[in-house]
Amino acid sequence: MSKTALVTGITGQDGSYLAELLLSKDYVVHGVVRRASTFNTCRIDHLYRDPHDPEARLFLHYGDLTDASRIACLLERVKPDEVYNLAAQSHVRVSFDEPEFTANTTALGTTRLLEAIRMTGLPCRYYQASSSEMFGATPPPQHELTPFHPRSPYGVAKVYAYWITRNYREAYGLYAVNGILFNHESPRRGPTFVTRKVAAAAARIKAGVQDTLYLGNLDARRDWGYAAEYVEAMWLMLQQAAPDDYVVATGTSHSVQDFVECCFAHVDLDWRDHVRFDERYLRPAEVDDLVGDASKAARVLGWEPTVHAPELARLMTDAELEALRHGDPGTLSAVPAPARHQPAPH
Ligand code: NAP
Ligand code: F7E
Repeated sequence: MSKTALVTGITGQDGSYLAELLLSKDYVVHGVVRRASTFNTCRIDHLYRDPHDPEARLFLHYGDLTDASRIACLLERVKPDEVYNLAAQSHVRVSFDEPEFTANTTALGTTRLLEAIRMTGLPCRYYQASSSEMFGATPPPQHELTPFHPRSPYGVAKVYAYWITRNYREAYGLYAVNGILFNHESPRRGPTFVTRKVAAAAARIKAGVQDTLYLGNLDARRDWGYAAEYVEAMWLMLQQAAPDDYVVATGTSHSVQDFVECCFAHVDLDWRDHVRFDERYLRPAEVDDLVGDASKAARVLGWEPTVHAPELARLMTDAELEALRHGDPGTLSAVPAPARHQPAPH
C-alpha cells in the first residue's frame, strides 16, 4: 500500500524537491496551492499529470494557511499518513515589512494545521519546517539544545511554530517533529534570497545583460547546504519509531562575500568590479553567524550532506548560465530582470 502525504508550500523550493522525493518513493502526494492571478506552480509543473490519468499520483488543492476551515476540510478529504508543513512567508527581510502577515501564516498557520489534525483525530505524522533563524544571535555552533534568540519577525514566528509543534506532541501525543534546517539553496531558490540573487547576477553579467549587483551586508556568515539533500532528512524524521527534533546542516560556514567570490570566479569575473553596496538590503537586526551541528541527524537518521557552499555556488551559477542559454527560465522560476519593479527592497 502506498502512503499518502499532504504537503503545504508544495510550490516553493523545498516543496518541489520533497514532492519529487515522495513520488519516487511511491507516495500519493497532495499539495496545497495558493490561488494567485498568475500561475505559481512552475517548480512542480514537470511532476504534474492530468488527474484523469489513472497513473496520476500528484494532486493539487487550493488552500491557504490563514483559512482554518479549508485546512480541516482538506485533511478530512485526503486522510494523509504524513503531513509536511512547509508553507510560510519565508523571507526574513520581508518579515520586517509584513510582521503581522508573517505571524499569521508562519506562526498561527502552524497552529491551524495542528489543531485541524487534532480535531479530525487522524493518526498522521507531522513535520514542521523549523529554521536556524530561531537561533539568531546565539553564537555557533548551534544544535538541538542551543537557546533561541530570534532577530526578525520571521524568526520569532518560527520559534512560536516550533513550540506549538512540541506542545501538540507533549499534550496530545501527536507524532510531530521539528526539522531545524539551516539555509539550503538550489537553482529553484526564490530569486530574492542572496545565493540565487548572486548566482543569477554573475551569470547575467557574464552574458552581458547586467552590469552591477547591489547587495547589503557581505559579512554575515551562513551554513549553506543543498535543498535537494535536505528534503531527504525531512522524510527520514517521519520514519522513526518516536518523534523528535533534529538540526540539519553542513557544519561549515561561509560569508556572503565568500559566496559572491565563488560565483563570480566560476565565470572568470572579479566580483569587486561589479558588486556595489545598497543599504536598502540591510536588515533592522541581523543574524551574524550560523553554523549547525547536525551530529544527531547523522547518528539517528543516518543523514549526512555531501554538497557544501563552494560547490553549491558553482552549480547554481551553472544553472543560471544554462537558463540564459536557452532563454527559458523553466523550473528556475525566472531569472529576475534588473528592471523589474519590486514593491519593497529584499
Ligand atoms: P519558499 O520557496 O518561500 O516556499 C514557501 C511556500 O509557502 C510557497 O509554496 C508559498 O506559496 C507557500 N505559502 C506562503 N504563504 C502561504 C499561505 N499563507 N498559505 C499557504 N501557502 C503559503 O520556502 P522554502 O525555501 O521552500 O522553505 C520551505 C519551508 O522551510 C518554509 O517554511 C521556510 O520558512 C522553511 N525554511 C527554509 C529554509 C531555507 O533555507 N530554504 C531554512 C529553514 C526553514 P507561493 O508559491 O504561492 O508563494
Ligand atoms: O540572506 C545577507 C542578509 O535572504 C542571507 C530563509 O530561507 O534562511 C533564509 O534566510 C544573508 C543575510 O537568507 C543581501 O543580510 C546581503 O545575512 O538569503 P537570505 P536568510 O535571511 O539567512 C533561513 C534559514 C530561513 O529559514 C529563511 O526562510 O545575506 N544579504 N545582501 C542579503 N540577503 C538578501 N536576501 N539580499 C541581498 O541583497
